Amino acid sequence: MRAVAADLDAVCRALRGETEVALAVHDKPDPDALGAAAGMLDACGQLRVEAALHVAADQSLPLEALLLGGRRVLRTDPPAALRVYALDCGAAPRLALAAPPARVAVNIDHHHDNTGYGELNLVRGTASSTCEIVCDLFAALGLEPDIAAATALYAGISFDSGHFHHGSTSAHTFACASWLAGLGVDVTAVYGELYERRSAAALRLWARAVQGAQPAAGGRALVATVARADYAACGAGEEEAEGIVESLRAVEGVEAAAVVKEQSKGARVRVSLRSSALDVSAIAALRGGGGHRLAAGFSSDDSPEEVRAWLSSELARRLSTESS
Ligand SMILES: [Mn+2]
Repeated sequence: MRAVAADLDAVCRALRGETEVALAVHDKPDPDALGAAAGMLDACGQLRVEAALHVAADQSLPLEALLLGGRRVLRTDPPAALRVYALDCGAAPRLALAAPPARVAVNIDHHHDNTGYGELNLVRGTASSTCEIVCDLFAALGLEPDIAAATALYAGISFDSGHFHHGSTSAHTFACASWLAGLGVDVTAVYGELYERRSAAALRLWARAVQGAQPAAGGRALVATVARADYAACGAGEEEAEGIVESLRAVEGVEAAAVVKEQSKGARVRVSLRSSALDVSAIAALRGGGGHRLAAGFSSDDSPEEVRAWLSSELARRLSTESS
């Protein structure tokens, strides 16, 4: 049997010593964050540790019934006395809470630029997902997730790995998925929930964004803008612009893509960046954002057109200095 890594072992020992903990996830949580939370809530339950996921009132939780059905979710910040376990979050200010906690006891994440803000840090920059790390935690604890938690963990791995095609997908990713499938996860149903629920309005928005996408760096990059008028014209919600950037990145000859999405509240625009090799997290970092090398994002109060122009020149500059 393989020895348990020191950081994983430290988190196991910490968890076994808890009586009550608060879980927190990144802002605008995705299925990986919520799947990891479902897994941790189940593990805590099996260890007789009181636990709840804390999220600010304004946060929406995607696929909440599938991922968190029946779990304890509190729409308040954790009391200061509770030890906080942060999941899938690269930096403490990005937690989906009204205010970042004064201290974070345990930080479990896979973002390569994680700031190591926990008292204990279980960070695997090469893992496909935080759910994959939570699977390792279950194994190290000698526990198995119940079927609902297994389903949520599988959904998180599928989501963050782009259904097993991103570069972070490893043999270990498949081993975790295989383990979860063996516990009875309905993989066809999860796929349907994650990838086959797009509305006709979202498809119209996708078509409009693709139609208006502008080449940069001589066609090696594509940059699209989704303005508030586009949402209105298509009858689509702002969350329905997810995934457009992946379609642009997958075009033959395109090495990097960006979508600039105008917002009705908060920052004026949110930008999603994807690439096949270029480090787009470095571009996001220039504007106070972050993410992964090949999938990153940032927010800005500049106009969509200003941000698009900046991205086009930045992508052109970086792609021209990359060896092609
Ligand atoms: Mn993740």
